[in-house]
Amino acid sequence: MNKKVFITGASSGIGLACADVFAREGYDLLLASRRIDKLHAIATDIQVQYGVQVQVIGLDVQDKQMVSKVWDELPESWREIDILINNAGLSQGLEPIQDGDTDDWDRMIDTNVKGLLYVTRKVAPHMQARNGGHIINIGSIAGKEVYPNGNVYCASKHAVDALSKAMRIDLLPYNVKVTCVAPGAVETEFSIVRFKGNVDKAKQVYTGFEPLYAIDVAEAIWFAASRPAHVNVNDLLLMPTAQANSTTFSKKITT
Ligand code: NDP
Ligand code: 8X3
Repeated sequence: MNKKVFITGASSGIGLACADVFAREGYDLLLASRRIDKLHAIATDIQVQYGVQVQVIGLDVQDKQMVSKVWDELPESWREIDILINNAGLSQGLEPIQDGDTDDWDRMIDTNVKGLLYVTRKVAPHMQARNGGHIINIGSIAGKEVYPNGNVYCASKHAVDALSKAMRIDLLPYNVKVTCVAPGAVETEFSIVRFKGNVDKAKQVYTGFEPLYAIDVAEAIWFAASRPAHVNVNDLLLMPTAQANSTTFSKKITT
């Protein structure tokens, strides 16, 4: 029987790239996001290409009741997860604190922090019962430092960083690994979501340097997931070569 990975936020970007990499490595996939149509199309492609089992679930991780219901209704075999990748996340807006939209703040905290917690609360007891598993939380450079106007997004990713350390302590007696993977700038739908559909503004974020691509992060996640049983990667900070920290880039001006 194949091992199983549960990837939240699998309809796009890093989560989608993880689906491809883990299927390539022979894992069966439990894929979740709100855009279920995209997940069905992804599942079909992956099943054809890699011949693994793929189960998709429409899930808004912000919704505690939905997370609980959807998880509880899964067939028992799909709840025996070897690896959970807590990837679903987003940024909304880029404003100074005094001008921030409080609905944006709610969405970021509800998704990046509370959503990660709701999913973990359902999956972790099964790992505990089986005395093994691996939880990989997607943090960010924004969880290591703060940058102008990043306020609440940075706070949410600092929370992911702290929760990763806390989970590692609580789950230690049960042989459950916990890793935080923290990327710098990755060109995905992330900035389009942050700027609420403004594709031109989003494109500017990645102009003048080569950002990370989703596959780069997925391969780093696979590295952490594929270490021997006695090795845990606690923390993995991964940057584009042209990015030193949140605000320092080596950009080439193009005309
Ligand atoms: P994308 O916008 O491309 O992907 C985000 C994914 O999260 C989508 O699949 C989206 O699916 C899902 N998602 C968002 N909100 C919810 C929700 N409420 N419930 C379920 N799924 C949700 O961005 P990335 O791939 O870049 O982002 C993935 C993770 O990586 C995020 O946690 C992000 O913070 C983090 N990150 C990104 C960086 C970057 O520069 N891109 C750098 C560092 C970290 P759907 O809309 O279908 O629900
Ligand atoms: C996403 C990268 O630099 O916008 O986490 O915070 S950044």
